[in-house]
Amino acid sequence: MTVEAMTETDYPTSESFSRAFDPEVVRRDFPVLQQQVHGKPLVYLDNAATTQKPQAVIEGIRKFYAEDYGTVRRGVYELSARSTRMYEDAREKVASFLNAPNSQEVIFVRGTTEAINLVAFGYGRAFLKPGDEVIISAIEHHANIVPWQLACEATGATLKVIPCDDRGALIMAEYEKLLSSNTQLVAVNHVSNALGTVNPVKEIIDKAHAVGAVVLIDGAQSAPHMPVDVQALGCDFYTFSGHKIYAPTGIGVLYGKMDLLEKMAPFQSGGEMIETVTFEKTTFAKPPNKYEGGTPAIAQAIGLGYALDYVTGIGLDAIAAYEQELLEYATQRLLHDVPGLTIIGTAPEKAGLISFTLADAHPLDIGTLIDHEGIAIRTGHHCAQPVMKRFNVPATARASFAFYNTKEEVDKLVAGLHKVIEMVS
Ligand code: 7TS
Repeated sequence: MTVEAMTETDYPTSESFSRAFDPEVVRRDFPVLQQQVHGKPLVYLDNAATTQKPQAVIEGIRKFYAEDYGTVRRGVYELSARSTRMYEDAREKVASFLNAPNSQEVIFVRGTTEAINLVAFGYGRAFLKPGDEVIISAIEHHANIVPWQLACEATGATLKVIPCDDRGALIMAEYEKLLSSNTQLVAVNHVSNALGTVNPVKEIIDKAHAVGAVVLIDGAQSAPHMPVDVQALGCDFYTFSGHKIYAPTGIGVLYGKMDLLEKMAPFQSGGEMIETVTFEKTTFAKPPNKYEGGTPAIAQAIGLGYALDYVTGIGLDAIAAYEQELLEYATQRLLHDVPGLTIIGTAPEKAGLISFTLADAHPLDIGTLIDHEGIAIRTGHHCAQPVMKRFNVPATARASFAFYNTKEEVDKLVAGLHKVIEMVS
């Protein structure tokens, strides 16, 4: 069924989206992509920052607000019962998307930042002590640096960093040297947002487990772009953000193993996360409610469910394969056809994003000038200042792909960069 054919009474299902993958066809599902910017067709290449929304997500949320909206968990009335069912259905969809053994191990949060903070607080601050060590990597987003820094400062634990080589690949021999019986926790991203490096997370997890450490994988840049199976990985925690996977802002996921979620301290306290409250003592609800204090982002969670239906309808394998093809094409074109362009991040395993500098042009100027060609790319430090320092650049320009991007758009990026070169020289 096409989105256009969907009737008022249909809610989108993953079956609605099952079809052979064709970027030109899926593009039509994204209303925002159909516009011109500065008189040119929009070329949206900032998907690592946030992704556009398919009609099925927009329509699913509209319909929910128009017909079924009520609070969750609390009401005995029909709208509340429906909303609760839909909210919990979304949790089931996330569990099956990640192949989590139990949907109660899926916590809805605001996004990756909140998910990591939840673990840094509930696990880090609750259990770390002086002499303990937390390991992160040199290629993390600030969201997977600062919460650990603060948790270490608060507890007297020490933060260690896995270095990367000149391609932006983690140096695994150095990681092994950092691991010891003092290591309590390892937190690394699956894919670096600044370099595109895909980390060998299975190996990282296995080695951490061998010394008894728990492992958090920041999946903000992996969940939208490749199949993820938390049981196969064996990670203790996995996080991702809805808005980077075609869902609304304000919703994200923390997957955690039940025994850890049960023993961790609650992050935000208040309504709905309790079992009993007296002025003397409060006992807490079981996960996931224990970590979902207050009225949650109901429509956003339901929207996330639709987004996951949408991507699983296309197939994460198909998405990953196509985005690799785009990455290879774009890498070749940028390297061979744009004079003065240097790619920052050349690890052997990369996801679909390219950070680059262009001769003497400041990245901010590249971004601003290329916007006049209707092309949206991100420029700056990408919330990864230590990466910029490691590669000795103040900032980069970054083109990041989604399955709705095309080789023709890559050609437009190349042409746009030629114009930038003309203008700055
Ligand atoms: N971790 C990684 C690897 C990320 O790429 C991001 C966001 C986050 C954590 C934080 O996610 P949030 O949804 O809580 O903000 N990365 C980017 C980016 O590359 N450009 O804008 C946001």
